[in-house]
Amino acid sequence: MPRRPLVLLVQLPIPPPGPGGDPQPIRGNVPLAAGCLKLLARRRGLEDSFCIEILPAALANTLGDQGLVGEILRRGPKLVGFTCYLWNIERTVWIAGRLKEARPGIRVLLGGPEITSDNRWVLDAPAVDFAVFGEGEATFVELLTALRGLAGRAGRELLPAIAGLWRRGGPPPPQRAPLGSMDAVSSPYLEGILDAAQDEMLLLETARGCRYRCRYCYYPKSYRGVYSLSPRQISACLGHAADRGVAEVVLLDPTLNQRPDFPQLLDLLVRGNPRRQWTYSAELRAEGIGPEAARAMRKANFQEVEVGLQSIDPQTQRLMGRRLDLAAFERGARALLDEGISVRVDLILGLPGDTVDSVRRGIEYLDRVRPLSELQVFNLSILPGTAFRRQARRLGLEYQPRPPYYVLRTPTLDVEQMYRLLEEAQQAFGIEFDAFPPPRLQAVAGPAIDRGVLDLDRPPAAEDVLPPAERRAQAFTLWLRSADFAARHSEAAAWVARVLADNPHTTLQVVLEPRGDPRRVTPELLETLLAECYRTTSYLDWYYSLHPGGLLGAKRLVVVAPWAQRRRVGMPWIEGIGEAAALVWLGGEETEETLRPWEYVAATT
Ligand code: B12
Ligand code: SF4
Repeated sequence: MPRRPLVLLVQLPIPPPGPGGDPQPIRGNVPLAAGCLKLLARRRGLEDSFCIEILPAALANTLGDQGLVGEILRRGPKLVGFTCYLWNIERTVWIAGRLKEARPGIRVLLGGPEITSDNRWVLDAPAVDFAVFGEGEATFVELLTALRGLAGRAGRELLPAIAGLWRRGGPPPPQRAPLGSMDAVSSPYLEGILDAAQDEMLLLETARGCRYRCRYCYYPKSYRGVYSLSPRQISACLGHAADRGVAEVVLLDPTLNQRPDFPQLLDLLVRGNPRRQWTYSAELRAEGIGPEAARAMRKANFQEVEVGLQSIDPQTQRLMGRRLDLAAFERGARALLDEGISVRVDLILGLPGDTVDSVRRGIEYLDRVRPLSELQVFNLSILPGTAFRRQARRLGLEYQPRPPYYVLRTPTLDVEQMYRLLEEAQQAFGIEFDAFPPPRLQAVAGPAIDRGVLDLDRPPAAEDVLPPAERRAQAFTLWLRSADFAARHSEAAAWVARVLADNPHTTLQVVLEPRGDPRRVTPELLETLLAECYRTTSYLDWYYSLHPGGLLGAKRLVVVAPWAQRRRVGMPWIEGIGEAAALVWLGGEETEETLRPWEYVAATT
């Protein structure tokens, strides 16, 4: 039998803010969308004609950019389908470009929330052949059916029009009608396409669409209404979670309590988890949660829920299409807390209409009702496909041209004010949102090599050149040693440039280990290296750019020195390093001495 053409589905993870982690660097990047696509294709008999594979998470989550390109090419796909979220789209487009360079015959198909007609920079990328708007399963199936009909004859132009399918050079596609029944795509776990034992977590969509239509949100997607998974199928998924020993069931529904049959759904969730083997997590609206629902949620084993407050200002609420009844909100939150369920409340910073004063009132309000909640503050993203994206110009919203598309100016707030408000919220609540992890110096074993150690004082020798670009991990440490860093600016900068040119989406930690006097690491050297690090940007650079925690992003400088040196180097040097880098004292013990926020101690490397 001739080999069936390979369709490879790939979902790249949220990049980690630092290297390493135990036992696996990244958890939670479950390719559920790919699983649903494969499931419907299987049910329509397309696996007789195509081999549909999902790139294993262990590889997708750890390999660097070139490693992924190599791994994809090695498998020899005819079509590569990527799931695109804002955290992986730039990297996906880069990888697609390299695939096409290496093998122009490969076809690239994109789907996911980044694929909308108003997100032109993605569709303009020359490597993209096809892109799917909105719900993907039926469009994917029709595309494969059409490709099967062409029996290997290449050419996008030969394909018939398919609803929801954009193709380069073609007219805008007709709109795709929603599936209407979620059972058709449920469940990739039950069919053995995904394994809930991996990460001990099962993702469960019991509904698509949202009856609210908040203007900043893409949850409602292209669905006009809401449709759901049958009770029988929900129970089957929970039975599977029990068999696979999961610790968490994540309900992905846009708003869990929007369904008219919410009490019945809770009943199913309780009955599905009789031994409280796992916790449930979900997003919902606190308004409308009464004591009975809260009790059922406790019985089911919800431990935390996320609810949106977003803004307490009525004018802002009107502009975002989301009204809030504060008294009902408090009643719902209290009902949950009375049952021991913690409530994480979201505030959005940068909403049109909000001012410094109204955001402060929101923070003060949550501080007043603090026992009620944990606070989480997000900068507003002007997401593709949302009403705010469409109305950005009219509303006077300026935003980053690349993900996460943070708003940078509204008619009533500028970026400096937003930055300060985030700082105020952190202070009021005594927490740092999205805190950056401490530097990690130990290597982690995995499918890719996560460090390269170089001695700048010697010409590169066999044992200390970088590992080949395609074997490097996404989260990579470049470890440089020298007795005279002050004289090694350009060599050090050249190595940084090389690592980032090879794999531009690396989460890069540059460790500088001075031999002898640590003060040979000078502020000028750090400045040179930072300039090199930020010559190009990737997702985490944009993501952390509005964070008040200092110079954070995808790249980080770390200076390591023996603990015994700390007393000798003097505070001015330590302060100077803190402007640009973290400082790790090796062999340091627990100490009374007060360390500055950028100083850490580590027993060994
Ligand atoms: C789970 C989830 C997360 C997880 C991450 C999971 C992971 N992979 O690591 C967590 C909780 C960590 C998370 C975080 C965030 N998230 Co989130 N998250 C979701 C959620 C709830 C589910 C995603 C999912 O699996 N859906 C189920 C699948 C089946 O649906 P789907 O992805 O849309 O796929 C369908 C189509 O898009 C299409 N399709 C998808 N892929 C492909 C591929 C091909 C080839 C084809 C043909 C079709 C196709 O077909 C699929 C089936 O119909 C969605 C909302 C939602 N309900 O979808 C938000 C969502 C993805 N998140 C969103 C956002 C904004 C965030 C945050 C940035 C929020 C914040 N401000 O911090 C953070 C990111 C943090 C960071 N550090 O960067 C946005 C993304 C918008 C965008 N343009 O990408 C969404 C859509 C919600 C929203 N607000 O509108 N998130
Ligand atoms: S923010 Fe929540 S309630 Fe509003 S549209 Fe999105 S999912 Fe629905």
